Amino acid sequence: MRHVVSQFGFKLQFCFLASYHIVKDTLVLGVGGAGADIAAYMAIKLKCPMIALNTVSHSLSNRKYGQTLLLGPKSCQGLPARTPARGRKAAEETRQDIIALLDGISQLVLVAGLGGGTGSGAVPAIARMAREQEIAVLAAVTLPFTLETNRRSVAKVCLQELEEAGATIVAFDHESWPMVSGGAALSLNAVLEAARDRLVGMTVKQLRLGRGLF
Ligand SMILES: Nc1nc2c(ncn2[C@@H]2O[C@H](COP(=O)(O)OP(=O)(O)OP(=O)(O)O)[C@@H](O)[C@H]2O)c(=O)[nH]1
Ligand SMILES: [Mg+2]
Repeated sequence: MRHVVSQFGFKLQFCFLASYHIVKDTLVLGVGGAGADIAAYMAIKLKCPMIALNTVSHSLSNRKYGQTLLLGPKSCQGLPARTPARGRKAAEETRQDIIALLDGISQLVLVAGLGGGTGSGAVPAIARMAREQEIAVLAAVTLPFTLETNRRSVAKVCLQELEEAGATIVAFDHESWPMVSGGAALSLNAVLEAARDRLVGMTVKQLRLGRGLF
């Protein structure tokens, strides 16, 4: 029993140290609809602050978001950006507020579901703003299903821009989800939830690696 207790004590201590190193000066920004939802969950796992950013004003009233920031109130009028060009413009319009959010952090985690307008346009723009402040940027993103044809090319361009901005990228491709045949098919919600869990797990690992914790 004593052995079990001491082993448990060790594990507890290790977990505390690991999460302490990850959360120190780390901020999670969830951008766009899927981004904000995944980020709210990720921030609970990382035990660090999160802020939801979207051009859609009503989406930000959800209680699961701690702090929120409306992107591009003039250019998007509280509605979805729909195209990456408008998402980028919305982020640029809100530049000063975004830069204020980055004050004092050394690690930014940017979360988005790529393929739409807001996340795919604003995330590279925000990554560039953070890199200008010498903040390390980890982009944790999902890639659209093959069925979402146009969205996949939008996502590809966004990945390229993130790479050029000097961000580390952790991506979960929705298309890589294993096919289940002959049993009960997973609902779309179950697949999205599983994708979210995978992305969060991959992000935690990457952050630990970056801090030399593995
Ligand atoms: N894992 C996960 N992915 C999602 C979810 N909802 C949407 N996605 C993915 O995220 C992509 C982008 O969708 P949104 O987040 O709604 O788009 P947006 O960034 O808000 O951009 P807008 O077009 O301006 O609304 C979609 O093409 C899907 O592949 C979700 O609940 N979970
Ligand atoms: Mg949206």
